[in-house]
Amino acid sequence: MSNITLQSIQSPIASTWCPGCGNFGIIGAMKQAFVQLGIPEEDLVIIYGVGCSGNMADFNRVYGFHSLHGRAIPNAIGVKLANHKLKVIVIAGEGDTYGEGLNHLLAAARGNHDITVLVHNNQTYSLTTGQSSPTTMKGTNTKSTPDGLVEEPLNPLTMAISAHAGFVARGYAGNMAQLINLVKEAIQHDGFSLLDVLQPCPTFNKINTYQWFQQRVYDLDKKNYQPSDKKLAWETAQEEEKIPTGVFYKDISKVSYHKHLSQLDKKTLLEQRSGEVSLKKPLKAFV
Ligand SMILES: Cc1ncc(C[n+]2csc(CCOP(=O)(O)OP(=O)(O)O)c2C)c(N)n1
Ligand code: SF4
Repeated sequence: MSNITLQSIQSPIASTWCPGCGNFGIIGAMKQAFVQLGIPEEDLVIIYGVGCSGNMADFNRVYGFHSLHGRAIPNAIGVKLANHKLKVIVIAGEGDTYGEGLNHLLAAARGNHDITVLVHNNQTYSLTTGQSSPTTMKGTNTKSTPDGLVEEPLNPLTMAISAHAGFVARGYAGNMAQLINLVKEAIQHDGFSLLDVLQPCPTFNKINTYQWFQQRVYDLDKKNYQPSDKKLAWETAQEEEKIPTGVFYKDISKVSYHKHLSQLDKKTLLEQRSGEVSLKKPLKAFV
């Protein structure tokens, strides 16, 4: 097989996303990152959550698995442990990752599992047509909170830092050039990486629009920022008036989970088991 190209990754299924959806910026940046990194087709697996974001499963022609809402991360960890030579990426919404699947995110960060979790953070449950999510701003009127949201929003970045994530970054779907580099850096990081991407949803989120973000986002790189400083990362992740984007925290000294397993030293689990496993029986029910 050969390296992923913009043509090879294009599936025959046309996107169902609404015009102007921030998911277009994310998928575009992601594809560019794969091509620029020169990833062989057989080395990449994408695990999708359930949401508008997860619908990307149909639009990419790569190895992948469309999992359950909230359960993309444990599936990704399973794939990585079965064949740790693969690049494993999770594509899911913030409802999926910071809501129903939050325990898995924290476990993946604590264990330093070598997967990249790319969160389409549109501050709303979009596929289910506009309920509040864990990052919806306090006071927002949504279908599920007609009198205004009572809860405070979660801060995914401080949460990941406190769970010992070794790579924590934030991108913006309206800044492709930066997002391509962030996706590349997250994939190249040896260990767990969280890339939270601010993603306008013009259909159900009328507050956090491109215009709203445009007035607030700024690039950390322009501030001569040091991502190795955990205390600085913690403080920067709490800025609210302006919204920093870039790599907040990076620790290259951490050892990935699978590298602690001596039984995986020489061969992947799949190589050790090849020939013994037959999927015929379990698949029989589906064919
Ligand atoms: C186990 C399970 N719980 C809940 C749902 C219903 N559900 C489907 S998508 C979704 C929310 C999607 O929001 P998000 O994860 O933020 O993704 P987005 O659609 O915004 O990309 C919910 C609650 C489901 N399909 N399965
Ligand atoms: S509902 Fe929102 S997130 Fe879903 S496709 Fe439309 S614009 Fe995108």
